[in-house]
Amino acid sequence: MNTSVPNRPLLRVVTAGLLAAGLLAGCAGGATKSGDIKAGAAEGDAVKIEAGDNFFKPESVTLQAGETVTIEIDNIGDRPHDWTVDDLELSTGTMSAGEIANATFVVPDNDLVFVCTLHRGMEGTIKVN
Ligand SMILES: [Cu+2]
Repeated sequence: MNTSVPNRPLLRVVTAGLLAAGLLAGCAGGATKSGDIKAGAAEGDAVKIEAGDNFFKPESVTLQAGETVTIEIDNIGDRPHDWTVDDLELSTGTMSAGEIANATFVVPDNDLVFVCTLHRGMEGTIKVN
C-alpha cells in the first residue's frame, strides 16, 4: 500500500499553517531583542541614531573596524520601531514611541546594513573604515 501520496496534501496543509503562524508572529512581534542591548540613554560616548516614521537619521554612520562602539537609538516617531543588524545578530527589539535603547558591539571589517524589521525600506548603513 502506498501511503505517501495521500499524505502529501496533509503535509502541505501543515507546512502552510506553520508559514502562516510564522508570518503572523513576525507581524505582531517584530524583531526579538538580541545582543548587548541596554534600555535608556548610553552612559558614555555613543553614536546617536534617531528612528522616525519611517526613517533613520542619519541614514549612514561611519565607524572604525575593531572599535567597540555604542549606538544610542532614540525612537522619535509615533510608531514602534526596532534597530536590527542581522550580520551581528543585534537588535533592540520593538521600541515604543519615545523609547531609547543602546547597543554595544565590536565593529567588524565589513560595512553593515541596519533595518527596522517592522517597516520595509526603513534602513541605513554602517560604513566601516
Ligand atoms: Cu520602523
